[in-house]
Amino acid sequence: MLTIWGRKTSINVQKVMWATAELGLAHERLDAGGPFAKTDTPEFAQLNPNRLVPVIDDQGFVLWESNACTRYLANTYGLGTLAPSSPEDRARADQWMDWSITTLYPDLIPGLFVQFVRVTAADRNMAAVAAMQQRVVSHMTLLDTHLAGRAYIIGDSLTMADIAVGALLYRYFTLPIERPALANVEAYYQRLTSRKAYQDHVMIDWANMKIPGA
Ligand SMILES: N[C@@H](CCC(=O)N[C@@H](CS)C(=O)NCC(=O)O)C(=O)O
Repeated sequence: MLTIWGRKTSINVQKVMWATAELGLAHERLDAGGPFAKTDTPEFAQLNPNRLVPVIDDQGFVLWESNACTRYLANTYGLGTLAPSSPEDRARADQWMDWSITTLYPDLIPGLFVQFVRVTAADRNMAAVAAMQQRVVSHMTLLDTHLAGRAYIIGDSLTMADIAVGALLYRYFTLPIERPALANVEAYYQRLTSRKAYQDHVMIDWANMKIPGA
C-alpha cells in the first residue's frame, strides 16, 4: 500500500495526490503539517528530516520532495503515460518540473500567495505584491508561448510535467490579482479543470488557510 503524509491543502501534497489519482493507485493519505502538526515528532523526522510534507512510503520505500515523489510514481507506475516513454520527452518533462519548482513556484507561492494568506491586509506589502505579480506574469507568458499548439506541456496527453506546473495554476487563477489575457494558459487551465483528479485534489478552496485579517 502507498502511504502519503500531508494535509490536502498543501500545494506540494496536491501534486502527489493528483498523480496518485491519475495513476489509479490504491493509497492512504495521513494528515500531517499545518493544523495537524505531527511533523515535529521524532517519528516524522525519521521519514523526512526537513519536517515538511509530502512524504510517501511505497511498501517500505520512503521519499520526500514533491517533484521527486511525483517523478517516482510516474516512472514506476506510469511509464508511457505520466512518464513519457522516450528519453527525450521524459527529459523535457523533467525540465518543466525543474522550471516549476525553481522559477514559477518561488515567485507564485512564497512570493505572492503567502502575502494573501499569511499577511494581514493592513500589513500586506503591496510593492512586493506588485513586483512578484510582474515576475509571475512573465513566467506565465513564457508558458503561454510554449503551450501554443500543444494541449499539454509535452504534447497531446497529460504527463508529470503538467502535474508540477498545472498544480500551481489553480492558485494563480484564484488569487485576487489582475491577470493579463493569455489564451493558451487559460485554455490549458480549463483543460486541467475538466479532469476529475484535478478537481478532487488541486481545486481545494484555500480561504480557510488565511490568518485573521488576511
Ligand atoms: N520542496 C518541498 C517543499 C515542501 C513544503 O514546503 N511543504 C510545506 C507544505 S506546502 C510544509 O510542509 N509546510 C509545513 C507544514 O505544512 O506544517 C517539496 O516540494 O516537497
